[in-house]
Amino acid sequence: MAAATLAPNDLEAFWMPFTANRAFKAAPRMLVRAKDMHYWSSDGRKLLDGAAGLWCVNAGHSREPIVKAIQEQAAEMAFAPSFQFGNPKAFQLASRIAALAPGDLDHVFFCNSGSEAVDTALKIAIAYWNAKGQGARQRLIGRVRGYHGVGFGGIAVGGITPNRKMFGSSLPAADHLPATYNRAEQAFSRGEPAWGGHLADELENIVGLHDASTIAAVIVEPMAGSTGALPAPKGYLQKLRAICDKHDILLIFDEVITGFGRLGHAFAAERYGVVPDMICFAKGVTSGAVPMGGVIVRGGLYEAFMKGPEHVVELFHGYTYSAHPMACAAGLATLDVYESEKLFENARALEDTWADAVHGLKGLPNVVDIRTIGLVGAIDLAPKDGAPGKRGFEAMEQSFHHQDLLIRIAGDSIVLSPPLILNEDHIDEMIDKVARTIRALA
Ligand code: PXG
Repeated sequence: MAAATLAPNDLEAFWMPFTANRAFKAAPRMLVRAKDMHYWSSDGRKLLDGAAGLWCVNAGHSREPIVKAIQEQAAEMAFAPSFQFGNPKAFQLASRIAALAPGDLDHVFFCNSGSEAVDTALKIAIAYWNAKGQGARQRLIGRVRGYHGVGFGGIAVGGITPNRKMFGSSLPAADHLPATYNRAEQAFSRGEPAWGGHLADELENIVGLHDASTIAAVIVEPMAGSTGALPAPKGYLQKLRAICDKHDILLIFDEVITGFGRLGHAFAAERYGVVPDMICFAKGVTSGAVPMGGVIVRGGLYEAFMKGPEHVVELFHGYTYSAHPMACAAGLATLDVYESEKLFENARALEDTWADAVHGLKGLPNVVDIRTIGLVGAIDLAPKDGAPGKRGFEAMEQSFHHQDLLIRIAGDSIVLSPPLILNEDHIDEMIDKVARTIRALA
């Protein structure tokens, strides 16, 4: 049985997500076990995890307190209906998350993924304006190079061409801010680039075009993750907040990646001193151990719905697995680990050491830009002539098969986002493996 589990002999039936299926099935990268900072491959190699799985395993892999919490919850009550019934850990977890969030962000709606969190936040925004008698506010503003998951709402405000063009015209009432990345102005910046804060002023032009009375919300990632780790320029998020306030537009931070310590704080909102009206989260809330996502909303938004007859549902939205007991148990145990091991503080304390190490890759063959922020690093490699994405793909194969390192790629960029239990030795080892990968491709 073990052999069959480690090396399945028929890979055909599984249509893999966001994966080059044919290339994978020809040369599989199969992961079979994980602990703390490492994965093990089906051929028995131990790989350093440079990606926290997919930006989510912030507390490290298969941590005992989280495993135990899930096991105990599975035995006690694996499922409870989420509509019209509750389970105690859902309320506890909501309180804990609200306490971590800044300002009056104090109510939590649960779902199961980042994509659902985004669609939930966008629907709450539109429904909120309806509840306030401003039903014309339906337009949703995202940003070029933004990633907000794969639901129809998320791809409408998202700004990644291939994620949209296969799927028709998407939702009509969406517009986009310009991307904040400009290599000529920002190359090799550490943390928030000095150039680009003024790009938030484009929101005034969008408001001028559509009129504020038609705009429900603006949604941005404080650091765009999926398009190669693009931190917000200095002053950018503060400016967006001011313009949204001026026109009564809701501001949503998609913190699916930046939430739970990635930038050295519980939420990036805290790092920037900006209180959005909603925060989308997922991934790190359970350290990836059980799927979970959610939206934290300001008290005023929740209150706007709490009217009408008391037996009537206030928001016609939710999922069978909203606040799933096993996800809630995993979430509570994960927050305990973050707190007792001071992992957000660890990310903050290591930010400079990490930045020095990642920026030390400058000068290696084909490296055209490097960005760092929190415990995130992106190394842009020059694309191969006529084959965009090929060098990035080769970097992933090289690092997996030959350097015993797991990385993420975004086009021709290597993206690093290690678990927050990282130490200085891990940093040295990881950056050395990345350097070997880059040299091997030259
Ligand atoms: N919003 C943001 C900002 C995200 O990064 C989602 C929403 C969607 O989450 P779900 O749970 O529906 O996948 C994401 C997901 C990568 C990568 O390597 C990024 C994500 C997922 C997988 C890979 O860039 N982000």
